[in-house]
Amino acid sequence: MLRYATWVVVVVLGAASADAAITHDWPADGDATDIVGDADGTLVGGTSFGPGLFDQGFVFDGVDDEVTFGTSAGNFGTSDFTIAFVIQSTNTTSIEGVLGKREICGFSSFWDVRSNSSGTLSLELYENNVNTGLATTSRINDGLFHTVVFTREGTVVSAYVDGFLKWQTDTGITANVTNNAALTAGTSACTGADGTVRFTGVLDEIRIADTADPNLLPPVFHCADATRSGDISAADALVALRAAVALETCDLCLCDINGSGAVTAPDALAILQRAVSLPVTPLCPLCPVEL
Ligand SMILES: [Ca+2]
Ligand SMILES: [Ca+2]
Ligand SMILES: [Ca+2]
Repeated sequence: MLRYATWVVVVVLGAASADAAITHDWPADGDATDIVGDADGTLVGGTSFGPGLFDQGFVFDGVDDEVTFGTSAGNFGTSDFTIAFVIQSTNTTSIEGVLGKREICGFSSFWDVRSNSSGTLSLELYENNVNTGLATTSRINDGLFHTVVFTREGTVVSAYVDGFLKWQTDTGITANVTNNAALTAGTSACTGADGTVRFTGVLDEIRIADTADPNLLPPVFHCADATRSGDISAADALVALRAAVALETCDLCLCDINGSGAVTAPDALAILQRAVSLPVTPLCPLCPVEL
């Protein structure tokens, strides 16, 4: 009985300290309110709201939309941090400014998240002319919602997509990242200066913490990833095939890739086609995700 009581206390304290690490949280549910800190956002250029992964998100038109959050949020100095957000993008052509705190498109003290034409995101983390970040993600430009979490812990910078570690780098340097720029979503200081353009797509649930917390946003599993491994391979098709003949079960949101309402052999074949990068449109219902 005593052991049980002790275990409960530990869990409660753990949850409290994790929550305390969040310094800013913008759910983007119809307004730009910061529900944790005091850095409410300002919509610029007619930035609107549309369906996000969690209720609504900011919708950027790629023309003149951005959201600014003031000059204090995102000044990390040399401390550990987490930058997290949900993104939906189909960018295959440009470098897009996604989220950053940067005064000039040149060497200075800044951080900047941009996408590129290969569909990945990068976090640049500079003090003077030394890039101590350059964490990149897996592709996020498939039109689906992805959770993206960048962390810095000491000198180690990491990138997580949908809950899976995709990149980790240790430059041995902890950049002092502090400047007078406004934290801005939807564009970069480099927009119009080096080929970078504004972001087109949706950003939802932008969160910042003053510790490195890979779990600041939850994992997300996508249609065809029957094994919940974070990528799509022949192993997923095998699970669907076994589910089709009732040897195991698979959630419709993972295995019903043709949206028929049941898991059958054609789903297994479609998953196999997707695994080898043939064009297959995933039609599963969305997997439920809770914050
Ligand atoms: Ca939202
Ligand atoms: Ca898989
Ligand atoms: Ca089906």
